[in-house]
Amino acid sequence: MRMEANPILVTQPSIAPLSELIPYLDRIWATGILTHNGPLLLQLEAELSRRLGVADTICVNNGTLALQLAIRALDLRGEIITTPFTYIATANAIAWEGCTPVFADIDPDTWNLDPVAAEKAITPATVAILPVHVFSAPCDLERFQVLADRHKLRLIYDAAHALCVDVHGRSLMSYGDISCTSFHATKLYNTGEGGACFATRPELRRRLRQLRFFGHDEHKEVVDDGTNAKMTEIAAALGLANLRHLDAVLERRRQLGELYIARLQGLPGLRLQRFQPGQYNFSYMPVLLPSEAELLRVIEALATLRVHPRRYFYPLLLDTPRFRSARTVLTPAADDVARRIVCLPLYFNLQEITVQRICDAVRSVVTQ
Ligand code: T4K
Repeated sequence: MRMEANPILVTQPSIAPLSELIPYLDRIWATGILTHNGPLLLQLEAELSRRLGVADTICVNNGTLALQLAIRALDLRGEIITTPFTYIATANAIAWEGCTPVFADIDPDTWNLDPVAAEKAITPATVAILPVHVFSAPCDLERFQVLADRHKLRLIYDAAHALCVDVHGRSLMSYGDISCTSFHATKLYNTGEGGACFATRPELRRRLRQLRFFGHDEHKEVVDDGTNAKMTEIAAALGLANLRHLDAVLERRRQLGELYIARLQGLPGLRLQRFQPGQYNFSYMPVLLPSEAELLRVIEALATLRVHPRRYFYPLLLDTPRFRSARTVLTPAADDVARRIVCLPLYFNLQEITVQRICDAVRSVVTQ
């Protein structure tokens, strides 16, 4: 099999041509405004809100802080139920805000927090549920809302992977009390580092704006216990330039993702994430191998082609030194998925021929 000329990594950021960024940078250089909710940030928030069809977008400087602000805006103190099958940032944000992450198992097909397991984890100390739309597959929105209402809990979605996914004609960002996303370099859409909160109630939106700016109100009075989570004008400039290409990025990812699916579906023992047609942004290309041994053989076979997939999310958070002691219940589905999953390369400039070679390598291992 032919080796790739350059290493193929799990992702590459989608970046607008430099020439499209320059006019925005000219504006920054002309005014000298680099931060403090400047004109480019306000323009980016307005354009994102229009693009997503949401009431308001509150940009911050990364997705982790978006989660922290959400927890703080809701005045949460106590236990927050979440998934162990996520990036460390989800649980860290909970712990950094003085709350206790409580981990419950995932659904073995969608790989998202299982509402039944989440309900079993509720105690008198529970204050919120924080599910993650893993790899952009929507969580069970109705059941989580019913659960939150029934037990009077707050609902925050970690939507770091899930920009541009709509359910029932509404952006995923408009569900729960607050949804949080990431605009990190490795995400579908990026501002270098960045993220955003989307809140369903106006008073929460006002509070989030204050919290990201040291607790200042519009008169610069300190009225809240805030931090510094402001997005810079340079990040906003990159965001504005990249936004022009978002539809093309989505379309290209969909084409490549569907090519992967066509070539991999039906291979013995190999499983793909379950999602509803049209409710996925192909920001990742996760595949579940029949066993960890086969997963390791796939990684080895791809390495000989200079292709380097990633084991998102391995080890499971409950197997990390940071959260090992938080293992209070059995999580067989999460344990199993974390051991057998690998995310194959998927990004705008990836070539079809490379996808085909990757799929051939996977096939050669699992059909041996
Ligand atoms: N919630 C969830 C569910 C998340 O997945 C994340 C972050 C968050 C919350 C928190 O959002 P942020 O605070 O990060 O905004 C990445 C990212 O750092 C992180 O944003 C992401 N999730 C997590 C899943 O993965 P790595 O370990 O993949 O980064 P790295 O440097 O290994 O990059 C992967 C590949 O991307 C490299 O092989 C090369 C390429 N790359 C990467 C960067 C950073 C580039 O070509 N250019 C770049 O600038 O972490």
